[in-house]
Amino acid sequence: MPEIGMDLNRFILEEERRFPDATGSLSMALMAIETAAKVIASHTRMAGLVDILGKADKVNVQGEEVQKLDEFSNEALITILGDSGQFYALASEEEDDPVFPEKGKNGKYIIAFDPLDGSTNIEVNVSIGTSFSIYKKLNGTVEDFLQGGDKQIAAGYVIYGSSTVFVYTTGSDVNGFTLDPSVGLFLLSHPSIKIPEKGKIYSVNESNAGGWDQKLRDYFESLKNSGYTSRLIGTMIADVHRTLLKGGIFAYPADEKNKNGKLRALYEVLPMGLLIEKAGGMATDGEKDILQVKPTDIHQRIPIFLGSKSEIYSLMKAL
Ligand code: AFP
Repeated sequence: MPEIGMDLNRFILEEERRFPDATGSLSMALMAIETAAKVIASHTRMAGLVDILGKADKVNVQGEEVQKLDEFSNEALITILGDSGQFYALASEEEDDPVFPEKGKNGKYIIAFDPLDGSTNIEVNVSIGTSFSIYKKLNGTVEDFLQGGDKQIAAGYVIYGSSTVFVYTTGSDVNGFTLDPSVGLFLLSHPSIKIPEKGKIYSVNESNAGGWDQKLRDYFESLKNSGYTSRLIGTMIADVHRTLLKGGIFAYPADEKNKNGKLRALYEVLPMGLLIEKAGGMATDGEKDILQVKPTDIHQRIPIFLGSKSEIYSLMKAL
């Protein structure tokens, strides 16, 4: 078991040593994400100030043009991941089509990300995040992003909350690192995360319940009647982070209006599914294991139910 407080870079390199054939490319890819996360985290801390300055004259204290945080995060990721040379292609929630970075021509990997999840929570100072999912480059076309959740090489998220936490898996354990802003290092704070077998919280936007299937309404009613409490942050990454640590269920189901739910398969649902399953939980679209889902489009939406085994088993029985 790695020691608490280990720096993320050292952790990544020690993981790499376990694979004698590793070229170091995945390690460099992960370190590039880490760098982007630090840049976004430090900018996030300035959100109120940047907005004030932005409204005044659109120029910040460094004399640079002020950008909205989500645009800033998107550009930071595209620049830093593109320059790392490890990624042949990048797919972002903010871009209609994948970006093929000039320096990534020999990149072994492709990456999909949501640069800033929960952007409507920014101005009310509630947790926001970045999610990512890495695949091997195959033919170098957009199809490479549609390999399916079980082909993910690594997945993770960064939550910018009361502290900044970087959680990721390369397919074995799930580990979490908290940013120590005084030294600018992510330090191991949540080694080998295991989701509780059963929780006490359900997390779903109940204002959509009128458009749910009756069986689903009954399921959430049954949770209420058996002592569950409700929590909804409205930033998927924050709701999943809590579910990972405390157990229970998080869902964004389909409803009458949103036939495929709201969340995006490639860079929201599938990476969260991998993390939850590798931590010992379960994730489904209501019919099958979420990792069996092969998106047909990079921005496709799918329903998601994820969490502790106990809640997902009882959900599957109820549906
Ligand atoms: P924003 O980025 O527009 O705030 O959306 C956040 C999000 O995609 C996801 O993080 C939440 O779980 C979900 O939307 C909340 O959606 P509802 O407001 O429909 O519940």
